[in-house]
Amino acid sequence: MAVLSILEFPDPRLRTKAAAVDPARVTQPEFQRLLDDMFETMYECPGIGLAASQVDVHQRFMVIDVSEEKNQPMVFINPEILARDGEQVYQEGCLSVPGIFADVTRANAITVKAVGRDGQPFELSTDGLLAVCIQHEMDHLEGKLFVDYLSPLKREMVRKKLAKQRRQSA
Ligand code: GNR
Ligand code: NI
Repeated sequence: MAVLSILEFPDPRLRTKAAAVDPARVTQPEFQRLLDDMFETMYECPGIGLAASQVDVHQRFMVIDVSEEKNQPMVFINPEILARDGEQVYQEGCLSVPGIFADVTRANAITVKAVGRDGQPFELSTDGLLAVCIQHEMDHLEGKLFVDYLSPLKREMVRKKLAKQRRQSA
């Protein structure tokens, strides 16, 4: 297992649109190892989700664990949202935009279809934090970040704040 390094805003690689995963690859050891490494990276941070795009793997999958006990790992490969309902506002953060938090409005409830780590398709209807996290991770796969929902002025302030944080920790 290995902790992978996470790309940070405004790295242009975070803007890459991820390509579909060949479902036949899912059960191969190489892909399973990548999933394990992504969980290890996410738990170490700690975070509640991690999209492959954030570790410079531009394929459509993500790992999530929103449980308190960190014992409910979930894998979504080639995810698609089949239905959405209502709205919720949640104060989001992102491992690729460290130290920045902002309110984002998203669907309250979603039904998502994906392939699991066993290679089998499944459907899940959920709401609340898990629904927020799934939508946040699916944005990463499209090259989109939560700061894109802010005004251009606020996004520029975020970029400057991160640049300053990096200068001070260098
Ligand atoms: O760890 C994370 N917390 C979080 C909090 C509110 C809304 C979304 C998230 S996802 C984030 C991890 C991450 O950046 N995933 O891409
Ligand atoms: Ni994120």
